[in-house]
Amino acid sequence: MSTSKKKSALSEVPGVEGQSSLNPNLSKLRRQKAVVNNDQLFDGIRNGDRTSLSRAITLVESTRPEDFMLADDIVQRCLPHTGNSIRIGITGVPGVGKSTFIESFGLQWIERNHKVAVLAVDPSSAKTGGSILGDKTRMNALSQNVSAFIRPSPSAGSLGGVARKTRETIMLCEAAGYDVILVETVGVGQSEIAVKRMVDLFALLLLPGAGDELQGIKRGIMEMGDLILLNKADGGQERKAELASAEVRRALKLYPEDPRGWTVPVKPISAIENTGISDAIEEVEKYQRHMQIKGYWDQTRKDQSMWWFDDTVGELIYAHWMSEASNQKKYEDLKAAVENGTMSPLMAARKLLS
Ligand SMILES: Nc1nc2c(ncn2[C@@H]2O[C@H](COP(=O)(O)OP(=O)(O)O)[C@@H](O)[C@H]2O)c(=O)[nH]1
Ligand SMILES: [Mg+2]
Repeated sequence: MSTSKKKSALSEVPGVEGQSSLNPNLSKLRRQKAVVNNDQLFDGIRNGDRTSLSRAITLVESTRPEDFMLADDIVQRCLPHTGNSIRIGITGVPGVGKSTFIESFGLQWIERNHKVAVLAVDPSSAKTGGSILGDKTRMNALSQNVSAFIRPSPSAGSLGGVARKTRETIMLCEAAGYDVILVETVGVGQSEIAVKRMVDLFALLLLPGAGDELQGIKRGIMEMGDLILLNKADGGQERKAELASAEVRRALKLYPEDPRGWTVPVKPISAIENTGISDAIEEVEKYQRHMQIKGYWDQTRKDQSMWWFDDTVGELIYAHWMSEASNQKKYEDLKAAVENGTMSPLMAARKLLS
């Protein structure tokens, strides 16, 4: 009896289902969490206390309804202290060197007196329990730096849920004084679109195997890049990377022009040898100046907020409606009718709401 009780308490904590043996301190942590109130949490965040920040993020990531109000409250308190940062999305196929790049890129921002938060959107981690940021070995120096904060992807929920939590986490990090936010994503499709909607600039990492890499990466993702970096331009691959850069620039010319008047820089870099990284930072700063002067910087953020509002409204209305047992039943029945072909999806959906 007591075992099953313990198990159910644990299963309420996102990301630790079935991992009770890995974290014997969990119930202790949870007890500590309960005694910290939002006043203390908020003060802690504003003073740059990492434990407070981590706890607030855990609250935001929680799927327990009793945490929702606390989570909303802490985000609301932080809201006036958000926005003062550069939010950068980083994508590319697995193995391209995102984590290695984030290590050298992040450290160089810190050298320039910035504070760097690294977050991730990785819907696959919900299935595997792992995370693209799991490999902290690639971010060894960064993870030990006092000016860096690294948080793996929330491992519970749909892509939409994971992304929404990451967006709120960005705000908490900003309130804690982090002014460069790096959001890593997996580079295989949907999560890029979600990340694009929460960042100011989207950096795409490619490999210098001219031509090949263009096939590996979806065209839509190429079009999303505000900055394209050809990684691993080292160990004799430098020339190849130059040629690949030229190739990518040519490919980009075939796309419609950016209405914001931005020409996407394409640069060879080596994340391991730390070459081209400060160049990349300068491109980011140039981009920021360009967008601010043209008025796109603030406008894009406003558009993004409105988009997340609409998206969340849709999700919440759906969840609210489904929480009614009779609606759930009706939904299942109509879904069965669609599945066996006796009703069209459109008609079934209309019937559901009639
Ligand atoms: N030669 C070379 N190897 C790199 C570079 N950046 C990353 N790698 C290697 O590529 C592999 C994948 O790197 P990782 O950062 O984990 O890629 P991710 O999956 O995109 O996060 C590792 O073995 C890295 O050491 C680079 O600039 N040059
Ligand atoms: Mg990685």
